[in-house]
Amino acid sequence: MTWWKKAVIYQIYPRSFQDSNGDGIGDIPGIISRLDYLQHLGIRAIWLCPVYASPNDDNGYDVSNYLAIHPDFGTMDDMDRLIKEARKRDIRIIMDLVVNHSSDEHQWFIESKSSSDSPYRDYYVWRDPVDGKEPNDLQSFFGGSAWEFDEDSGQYYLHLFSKKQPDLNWENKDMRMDTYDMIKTWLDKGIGGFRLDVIDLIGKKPDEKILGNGPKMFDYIEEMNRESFGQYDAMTVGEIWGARPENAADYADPNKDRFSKVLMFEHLTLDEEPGKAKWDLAELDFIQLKKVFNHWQTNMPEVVWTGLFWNNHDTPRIVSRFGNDGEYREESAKMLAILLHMMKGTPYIYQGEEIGMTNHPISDISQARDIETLNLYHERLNQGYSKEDIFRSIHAKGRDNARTPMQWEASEQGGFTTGSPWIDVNENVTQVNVESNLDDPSSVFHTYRKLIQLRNEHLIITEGDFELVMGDHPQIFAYERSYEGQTWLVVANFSDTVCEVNFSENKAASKVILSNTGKTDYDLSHVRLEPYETFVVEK
Ligand code: TEU
Ligand code: CA
Repeated sequence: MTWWKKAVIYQIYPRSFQDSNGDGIGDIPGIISRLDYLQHLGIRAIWLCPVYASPNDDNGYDVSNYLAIHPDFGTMDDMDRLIKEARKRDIRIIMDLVVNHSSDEHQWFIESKSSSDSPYRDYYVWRDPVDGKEPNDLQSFFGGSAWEFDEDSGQYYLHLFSKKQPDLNWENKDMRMDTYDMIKTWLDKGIGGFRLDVIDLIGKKPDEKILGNGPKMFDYIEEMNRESFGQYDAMTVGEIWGARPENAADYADPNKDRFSKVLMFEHLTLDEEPGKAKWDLAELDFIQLKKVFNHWQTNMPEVVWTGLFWNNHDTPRIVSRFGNDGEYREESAKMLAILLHMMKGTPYIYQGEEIGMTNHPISDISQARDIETLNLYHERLNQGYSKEDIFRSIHAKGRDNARTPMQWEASEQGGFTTGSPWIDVNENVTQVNVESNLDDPSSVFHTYRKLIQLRNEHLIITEGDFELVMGDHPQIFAYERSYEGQTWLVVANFSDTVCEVNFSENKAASKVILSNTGKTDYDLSHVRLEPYETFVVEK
């Protein structure tokens, strides 16, 4: 079995993980100092968000030099040391590859913009005005037009994200070849692979307003595989929000030389108004949530592997989103952990999730750091939304929720920095922190650790069949896994009220594999579950 099928992967947002020199910004030496902690948790790889040189318009997702480390994060020597020190602990480093766009401060764009005759002009997407205006009405994901006018040449360039993130032109062969060389340089350093940022956009046809899954996307992905990572033992995972079991094999069939696996995003689209923005909030449809997981677990083609996650640096904290971050924070955090980690696929843990970190509601826009949130705030004020309305959306969905500093200990700055942090530490650091989690064998951390151990020991988790149980029950999320005559039953009370259920079996004695209450026996013919109570038994 390939290493990453049994592995659990940990995502690090480096600005917010661990500061080592008191400048308030997390850095690579800080990560190195926490590798023992990560080894203790049991993870086998780190997905490292961008650490490249960048003007930080979008916190590193605007790369100005793919082969240089941002001085805020350290040096290339630090990076090499991280790769080596991680490897010693059997942990691979997965880099974030952001090649749909670069920074406008990348040398390629500087050359491209300097003259219409530059050999680099065509590395980006330039178009003439239409009727003296933007070529068309394409919108940026961060608000406003996706076209920016350049006075000097009289043309517009495309930017699907901020105007400091011009889109690369994948139709240009030289650009592609330069990119593959860069990818190989990183793999030669001994990294374990890549997470490919918004990679479904590289086949875009802006004139026809085709963005995701453009006609040549798979040609480019196959070429990239052949010319770069396909020559290495590398794990690749594309960020493709639109992937579904029906088309997953197009992205990640091992016989097609594309990516190693697809990430599941569909479950994170269920609490917004269909067809509108993520900011237009809707109540989570719990039955639908179960349906979506069931569909992915049972209809995924046999050869395709799935990446499973609850949250990342772009989404709210899951315990605040689908759990209960008040009275039942720990119970619901453990419930969510057990539900996801008992499924088939490779689970990803986003930093802080393993101690049940929560969203961080801000009361003033001056506390916001994220470009997306800041743009939204001003755009919606202009459109006449009330501040109250806008803050409701930001509290629920703003990306800064997940970007507050890692809470290591119960001190004012949480052990993250000795200086003043680039973004406020969540006030709940006194209750929610690594130190107290490590001391308490029944903590959220120890639940995650136990789940990773179970995955290492039991093939039923990686290989077993999946069957949803009580799909229509309004509170219970339950499913069975079965493998070579063995069956495990996972049962969760996905609510803050007590719930009683009877499973048809009359078997009193079932072996408890794990529970979030410490209870060690369950009578399946009559189960009474406290709020968020969750258990796994062998039937
Ligand atoms: O995200 C792309 C994406 O589609 C969204 O998650 C986006 O970040 C936004 O939240 C939409 O509302 C990736 C990165 O993960 C993100 O951090 C970057 O800002 C973005 O690409 C641009 O590189
Ligand atoms: Ca620092």
